[in-house]
Amino acid sequence: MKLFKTLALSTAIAAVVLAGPAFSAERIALVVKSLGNGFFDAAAKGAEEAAKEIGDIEIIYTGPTSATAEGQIDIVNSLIAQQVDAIAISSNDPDALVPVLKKAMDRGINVLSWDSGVAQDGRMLHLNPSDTGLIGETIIKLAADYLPEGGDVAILSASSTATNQNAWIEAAKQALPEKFPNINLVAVVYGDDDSVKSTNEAKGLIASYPNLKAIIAPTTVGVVAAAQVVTDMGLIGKINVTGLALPSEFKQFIDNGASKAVALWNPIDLGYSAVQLAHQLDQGKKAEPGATFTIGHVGEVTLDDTNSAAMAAPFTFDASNIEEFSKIY
Ligand code: RAM
Repeated sequence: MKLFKTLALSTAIAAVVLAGPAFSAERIALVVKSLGNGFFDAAAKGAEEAAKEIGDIEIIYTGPTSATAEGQIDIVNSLIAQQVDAIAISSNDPDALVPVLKKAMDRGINVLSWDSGVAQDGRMLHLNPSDTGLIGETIIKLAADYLPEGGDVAILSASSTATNQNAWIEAAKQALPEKFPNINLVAVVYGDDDSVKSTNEAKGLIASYPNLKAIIAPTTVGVVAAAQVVTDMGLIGKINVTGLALPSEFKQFIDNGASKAVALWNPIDLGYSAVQLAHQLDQGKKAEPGATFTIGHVGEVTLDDTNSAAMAAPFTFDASNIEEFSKIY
């Protein structure tokens, strides 16, 4: 399959392929921040869907056990040694991965980031789940909607170097003074997308800020940990937990009232799109500003002047719809 497609491209490229192992499947590595995270498992499901739809693609779903750049660097080095065709990474750090990803590109591997980006030098393109400014504003609005009189809120994030969360928090801070003047952001703490650390950080916030009215966790791991702490400490109705949550993991906290509402996008579509994009790079499509990529049933995206694109707007889940979405992701 791959051989036929490549032959159609040009004789020069075909000659290179003929010299290599013929008829092997195209191998696309989906490198995630850490394994054991339901959000990334859902994305991997989408990656497999895309592979099946395109045909003759092997997905290598991999990531470190904890969300660190060091762990991802080791993994990328091993993928370079395995000579995969493409690496699609959700990065734990915008800069630390750049040298090893450059090495991958030098060896002919196509590299893109998705979900959590790497700096431009380290990838050919980046796929955001949604507009960064919109996500930043949404996470504050989710808290503000239930605080008509305003009050103290705190953010429980993922790792302190995570590109995506840091960009959303920056956007949230920018939206605060003008759009949410009575919301007082008292602290930003980091749970590293680790349940135990996130639990401890949530407890620390509650101990340090007695007037805390909401914990905003823009991470599917942190938001579950915070809602569990609020539930266990008998604080339902006093502290509203919100942020970005996977409906299948979070439904119980909408049901018990620890949270009024959360938001997210479709992680299955995100993984699906990352593989569709990687495949097109593998077929020789150039990533350049203004280039439009079709991404199967998801539609199409156009690259901006930093070779980044964004998918749909975040979607809000509350008591009216979380049951339905919890069955999907
Ligand atoms: C966690 C990860 C991921 C982020 C989601 C919302 O699963 O940090 O990168 O996009 O939360």
